[in-house]
Parts: sequence; C-alpha cells; structure tokens
Amino acid sequence: MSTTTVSTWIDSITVEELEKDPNPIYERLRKEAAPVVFLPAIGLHVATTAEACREIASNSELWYGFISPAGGRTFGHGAILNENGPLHEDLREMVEPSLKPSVVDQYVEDLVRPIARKFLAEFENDGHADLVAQYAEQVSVRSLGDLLGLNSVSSDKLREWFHKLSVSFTNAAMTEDGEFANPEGFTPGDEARAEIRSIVDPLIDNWIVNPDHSMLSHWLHDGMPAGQTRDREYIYPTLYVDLLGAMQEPGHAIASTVAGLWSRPEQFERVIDDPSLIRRAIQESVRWTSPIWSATTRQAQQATTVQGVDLPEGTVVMMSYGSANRDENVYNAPSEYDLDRRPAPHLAFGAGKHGCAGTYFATEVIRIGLEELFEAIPNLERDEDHEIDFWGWGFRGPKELHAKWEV
Ligand code: 261
Repeated sequence: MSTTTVSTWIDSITVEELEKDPNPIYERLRKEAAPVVFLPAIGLHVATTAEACREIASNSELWYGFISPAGGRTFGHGAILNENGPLHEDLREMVEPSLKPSVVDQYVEDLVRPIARKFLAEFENDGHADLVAQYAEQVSVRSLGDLLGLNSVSSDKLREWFHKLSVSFTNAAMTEDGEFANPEGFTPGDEARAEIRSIVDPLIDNWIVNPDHSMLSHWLHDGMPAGQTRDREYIYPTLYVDLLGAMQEPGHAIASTVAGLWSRPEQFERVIDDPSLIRRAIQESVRWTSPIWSATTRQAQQATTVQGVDLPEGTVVMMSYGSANRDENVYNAPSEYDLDRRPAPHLAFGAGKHGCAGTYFATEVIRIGLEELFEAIPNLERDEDHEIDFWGWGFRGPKELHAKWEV
C-alpha cells in the first residue's frame, strides 16, 4: 500500500469537523484509507486501526514518544510525553510511586469519597444538575489537586486551567506550509501557564525547604541526593501534562459512563442495582468514548513499514486511540455502548513505555465518583430537555450532561 494515495476527501477533512465528531470520518478512514495515513489538516499521519496503534505504541525502540506541534507549543518540550531513554525513565520514576496500585489502594478511598460526597451535598435540592460542571469535573480536579498538593487552588481554577490548556493543546490545524493555522488559539494556554507559574512557584519554594506528603513535594525530592531537588524547569512541562490530561479525563470518563449507560436504560438499571458492575461500565465507556481520543504522537527513528504502509524516518504519527477502540475488526457494533460485550483489550490508556501512568488512579477516581453518585441519587434520570453533545477530537467527552430526579 502506498502513502501517497490520491484521495481528495481526506485532503478536505478539517479539524473543526473532527472535533464535532471524529467517529464517522475515522470509520471511513478505516474502511477506505491505509491504516496509517497522512492528514493534511494537521500535517501529520494518523494511525487509525487497533493493530496499527498497538504495533506503534508497543515498539518504543523504533517509535519514540513525541509531541504534536500544538502540544509542544502549549507545554514546551521536555514533558514526559516526548522524552525517551534515561530522561523518560527518570520522569516515569518521578511520577509512578504515588500511582502504583498498591499505593493508590492505601489512600484513594479516603481521598475521593469525601470529595464526591461534598459535591453531591452542594447540589441544589431541585432535582436538576449538569453532571459535567457540577460533579464529574469537580471530583476529577479536586481529587488530583489534593493529591498533587494544590489544596489551596480552587476547583474552578483547576477546571479553568485544564480547559485553557486543552483548547491550546488541540489547536492542531496547520497550513500547507507547516505553520499554525490559528496562532491566536494558543493565548488561553499561555495565560494558563503564566497563572500556574505565579501560583505554583511559591508552593515549590516552600516544598524545597519543607517537604511534605504531597505528590509535587515527592517529585521535587524523590531519588535526589540529600539537600538537592529536581529543577522546577525540569518538572513544569510534565506538571502541565497532568494539569491538562490527568485533570480533565477522569471527568470525561465519569460523564461518558453515565451517558453510555443512559443509551441502554436496562443496563443503567442493572448498574444502579448492582454497583459491582461499575468497573465493567467504566471499561466499556473508556473504550466507547476514548477520553484521550487522539492526542499523543510517536516519531519513527528509522524508515519502517506498519501494516503494509511504508513510512520514512522521522514520520510523526498521531495515535488515534478513539478510532482503534471502534475498530470493526476487534469489536461488534463498535459505536454502541454495551456493558455485556465480550471484553477485548482497548487502547484508552495507550500502551507500551508511554502508556498511561495514571491508569489505576484514574479508574479508581471514576469508580468512587460513580458509586457515590448512584448511591446518593438512585433515581437519577436523563433530562430529555437537553441534548447530549459529545465534543472533541484530541480529548473527547460530553460538554454538559443534564440529569433530573424526583426530590
Ligand atoms: C495525563 C495525561 O495527559 C495528557 C495525555 C496526552 C496529551 C496531553 C495530556 O495532558
């Protein structure tokens, strides 16, 4: 198969259309195009099938972690996503200790359950809520915020930061000349970064002399010789990664699980009646929505062939895990949410050396958030006066999720 197929419909795909709904476009790409294909709108190749994504992600010797142009413009370079070799290993060793399942199990109940209950207690007693703004995002940012040591930063500020970083990170449209098509679209990210620095720099100053149990204090001190700390400039790009993806995606997943279950009312009832089904409901929802739909890239260190597609050295490939997770060769009726589907491994958390370090923590936050929601409001219903609009191509989830219940 050639990489230079003449295919005008692919040339005319826009980032805006992808953000509205990438699923039909990628369904056609999987059917009609090569499994790794150049997308002019973003000036990069995309990997669209489960096999292509898995093959690239699992070969970290050949395929290095990389960052998209918009991603590098937003985070700076040197983030965990695009370091490789010993530097990447140091960054993984920095972030992993508090995220190990055996460690997460020791703190996650005490961390997340009170947070979930607090936000539920703040619901107006009027039988209506937008579960995205009032619950899913709140539980997500407060849980990670407190774990990092950002207890003094309000939840709404953390939401504003991930939103601004996300808008900037996914400002992916490129011109034919390889320039950013919308350079003004990086302003929100620049603003967020400046504000993050102004708030986090003084916290770091304090942690350097007064270490505590917060994750960021550990990032500064762990594995360093006595009296030394990691340079903050070394830490910041990876902190931005967390302040975007790790803040935003558990919220997307909480809301997507509810939306998915609402698409199957009988399955929703079963989960309400038996909370032990929540874990399965979450795995199916992250397959179905893929909160990190198409946001990480890899770069070929030498010329190679993937699934029959010849790719030159230096080729950058966007890992479209959201497409891989709806690959017809892996799943029956992939666009349907189905709690009862035969489990097949999904790629919602990526794979290989750059696979998600927070898989277990995130899943626990989502689980506890859903357990508390369903226990507090077992008669939760979809508010049919509002549409459920999923949005996003880089990151994807419902923009709002309106619920109602009898009070
Ligand atoms: C914690 C994961 O965050 C990200 C993953 C992929 C792209 C950007 C992110 O912030």
